[in-house]
Amino acid sequence: MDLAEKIKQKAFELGFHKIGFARAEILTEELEFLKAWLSKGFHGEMKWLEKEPEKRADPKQLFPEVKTVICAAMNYYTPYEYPKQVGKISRYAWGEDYHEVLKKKLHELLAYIKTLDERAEGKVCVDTSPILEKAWAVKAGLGWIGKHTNLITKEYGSWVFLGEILINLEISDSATIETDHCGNCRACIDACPTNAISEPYQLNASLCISYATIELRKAEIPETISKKLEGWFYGCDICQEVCPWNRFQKPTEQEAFKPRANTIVDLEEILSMDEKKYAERFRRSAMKRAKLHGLKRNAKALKSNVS
Ligand code: B12
Ligand code: SF4
Ligand code: SF4
Repeated sequence: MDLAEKIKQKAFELGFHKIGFARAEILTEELEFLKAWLSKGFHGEMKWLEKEPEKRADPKQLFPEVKTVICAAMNYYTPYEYPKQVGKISRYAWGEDYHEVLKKKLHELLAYIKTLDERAEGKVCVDTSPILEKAWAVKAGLGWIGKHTNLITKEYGSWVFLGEILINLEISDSATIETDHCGNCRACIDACPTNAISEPYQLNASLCISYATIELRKAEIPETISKKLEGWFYGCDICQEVCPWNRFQKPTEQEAFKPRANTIVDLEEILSMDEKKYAERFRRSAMKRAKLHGLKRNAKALKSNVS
């Protein structure tokens, strides 16, 4: 078995569902797309995305010795309904914080690679590193970017988290780049309540409910979005729920992503919650990103829609 096969086998043992390898080169076309996207202001108030776009497109600026980007995807779909119609939380935040889950497993994978080749050195990335994760996943053959701008895999739909190891070894396999299977479909574009998908493959994040309920640091959600939340309290899954490729969703066997009782929220409870209770309740949950004042703001916006 060659190095790539051994790494793949170990990744599957660790619970990853897809894994692939991409040569670490500058993402030239994607850099142009990113710059154009930023110049339109589609990133809204996520000023951190403006910082050094060149760095985002060049993995060497993050890890100078990198030769290969190992891309991994983990299915997080669990076969449960949203427990509430008002106060919905997106699937990705139902279980334990995926950053911790994926990072731990990628570090284990890196440790294993070091046992195969003692020269191996790497850097683990999950979400927060300045790297274009979806673009790398495409290059590594994991799937394609759908018109809703999420990565879709043929086997698990778009319900996958992404993570990478930048590694100083040349590793490749025979995988090919997946072609775009969106075809004439535009279900996600038509279903988006805020018209955030401004054109196919292009998200105006400043209109996206996910952005407004998670990333926006303002005291109020702009009315253009707050009136159209459709019950979403944290994140939004509408464009993925309507995607025909998510008919191929499969329940994950990862216990960590099963819904935790403490992520089913009552709006009144959130509004009266103090910092201590919040810290206990959302410990190891991805929902900590919006902070308590963000959750209270979201609860207020939803309440004002029904009153
Ligand atoms: C910022 C961010 C957001 C922003 C903006 C999302 C976006 N579409 O850009 C907001 C807050 C809105 C967001 C929302 C969500 N996010 Co988010 N987010 C990120 C983050 C941190 C950076 C993404 C980024 O760089 N965006 C900037 C735009 C310009 O880049 P892009 O869409 O990736 O496009 C690049 C390439 O795809 C390519 N490209 C795309 N189209 C085209 C077309 C042409 C012609 C060319 C040449 C190139 C090209 O070029 C672009 C780069 O320049 C990534 C993690 C990471 N480090 O990558 C997670 C990430 C994308 N998010 C993730 C998730 C799960 C979500 C949500 C589903 C959460 C939820 N349920 O609420 C939603 C989905 C909303 C949606 N419809 O996209 C996952 C996606 C997993 C997947 N299967 O794709 C990621 C990868 C995190 C992870 N590690 O798993 N997110
Ligand atoms: S996550 Fe929701 S608001 Fe954002 S693009 Fe998808 S459907 Fe629209
Ligand atoms: S809903 Fe249709 S257009 Fe949108 S990502 Fe899925 S297949 Fe592509």
